[in-house]
Amino acid sequence: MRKIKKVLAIVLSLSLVLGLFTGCQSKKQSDLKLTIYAGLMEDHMIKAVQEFEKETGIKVEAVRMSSGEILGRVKAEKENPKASVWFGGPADGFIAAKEEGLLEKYVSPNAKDIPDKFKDKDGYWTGIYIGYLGFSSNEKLLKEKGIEAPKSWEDLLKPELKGQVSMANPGSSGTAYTVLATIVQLMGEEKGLEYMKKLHGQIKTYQKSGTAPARMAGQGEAIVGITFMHDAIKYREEGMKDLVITAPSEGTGYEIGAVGIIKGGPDQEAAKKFVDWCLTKKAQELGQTVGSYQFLTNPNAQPPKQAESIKDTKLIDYNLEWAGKNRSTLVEKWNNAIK
Ligand code: S7P
Repeated sequence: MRKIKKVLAIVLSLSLVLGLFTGCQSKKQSDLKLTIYAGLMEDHMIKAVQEFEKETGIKVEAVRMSSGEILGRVKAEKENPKASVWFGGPADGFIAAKEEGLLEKYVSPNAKDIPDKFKDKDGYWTGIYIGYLGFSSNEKLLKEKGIEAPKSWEDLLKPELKGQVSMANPGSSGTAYTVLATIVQLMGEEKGLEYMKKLHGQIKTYQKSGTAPARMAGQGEAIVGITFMHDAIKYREEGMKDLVITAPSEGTGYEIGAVGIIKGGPDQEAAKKFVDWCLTKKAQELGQTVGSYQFLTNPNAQPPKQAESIKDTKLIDYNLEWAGKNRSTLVEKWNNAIK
């Protein structure tokens, strides 16, 4: 009897210790919090935050901004960073940030699943999705003008489209910077900037964010928007039935949407957990549940069926490193060219 009591006492104290230990562990995890600057669409950001919080118990605050804004904010906060993760938006911005020493190196254990072509060789950012640039046009307005949807970069310069093309500002927008870097890579710097100057004559307005031009075309506020094509697919699905999507025959540029850790940010442990999570099949498949139809970098993740129609788009051999390293110089040259 005394022996049984002794065994019971040991079992009881062991389970107490274990209970305390696991209690501490989960408390620790739920005590973590995280601030994120997000460069992808707001509904995608909200969905990702909700799921991450649910899975990990980590509290997240997230702010949506365009890529150029995030870069500017992270630079301005360099001495006292307020956020720890940059989530989404084209990798060009991450490369520019890496060059300025604004990112923390982190090779997630889950990065082994992501092909090398979609991640930084030094571990400062990792790709989570891929998007192709193209044209989103309003079919009704095209018909009224008696023209077809643009099928080349040159088509955007047609007199019928004067004042009817919308794009974002390459200084603020990651999408529009991808447009600028694509044109310069396709045509060379001199001819490319000449082209951007001619295109300037066709522009209705420069938007802050790169998703806006597709929405403008969908709402009939412009005939053509230059955007990532998956954004037009989303808007069409949401009811903008007049949208038609075309891609330039000369070839088009593309983004690798990325995630990375901000150097010196306050919640580095939670930031690493977020990056690990972003690379999983489950996290990557979340976007399509809220209409984000990019291709995915994790080969085990199921790409959205909605992106099927654009998968054979002719791409240029987009030089991402060059685009990222030359971001501020090229934006300045573009500003001078369109003055
Ligand atoms: O989430 C959709 C998406 O197209 O938004 C990003 C896009 O570049 C908009 O950001 P900007 O305002 O900086 O242009 C893309 O990364 C993403 O695929």
